[in-house]
Amino acid sequence: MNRKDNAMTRQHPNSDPAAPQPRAVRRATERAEGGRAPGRGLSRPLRLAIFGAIALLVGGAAIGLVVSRLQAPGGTDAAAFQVHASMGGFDPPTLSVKAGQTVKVELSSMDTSMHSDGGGWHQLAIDALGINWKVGPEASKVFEFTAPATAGTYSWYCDICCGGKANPSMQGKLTVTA
Ligand SMILES: [Cu+2]
Repeated sequence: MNRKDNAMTRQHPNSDPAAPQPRAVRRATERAEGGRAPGRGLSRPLRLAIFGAIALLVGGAAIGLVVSRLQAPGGTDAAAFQVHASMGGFDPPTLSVKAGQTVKVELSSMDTSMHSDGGGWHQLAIDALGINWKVGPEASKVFEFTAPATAGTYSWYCDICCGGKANPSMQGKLTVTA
């Protein structure tokens, strides 16, 4: 106990901080306690615990924001084949699926809208399967189809950019295995 507390005890031996006090006494009490701010009744460990809890809440919310941003539009569909299309071609240029399988493909255009040839749009078309997927500049789109029941090889192409269908780099191959 420090000297201030001793003085207080002597002045108000039975004082209960919660009980209503006469104005003069209250002022004296505030003076004796150095007019400390709210929370003065809390012990130091308790104040530390509250501070820690608030820090955890705020920190947790911040981490939650970062995670949700990472998963936002730029994120990829983990269950889908990833195919990136650019002026350089398709990456990868081949896909292999099982006959009859339901297949998800996330097609992404790596090009910006600044491209004068196609404006950053790309296509993945397989005429024999009625597939004609298109994706805009710097965008991704998930497509789904059911692979044919019989094994075979199907060519795909992009007819939007750089010479279209005839451009050998804008071609790919889907292999269906039994
Ligand atoms: Cu293209």
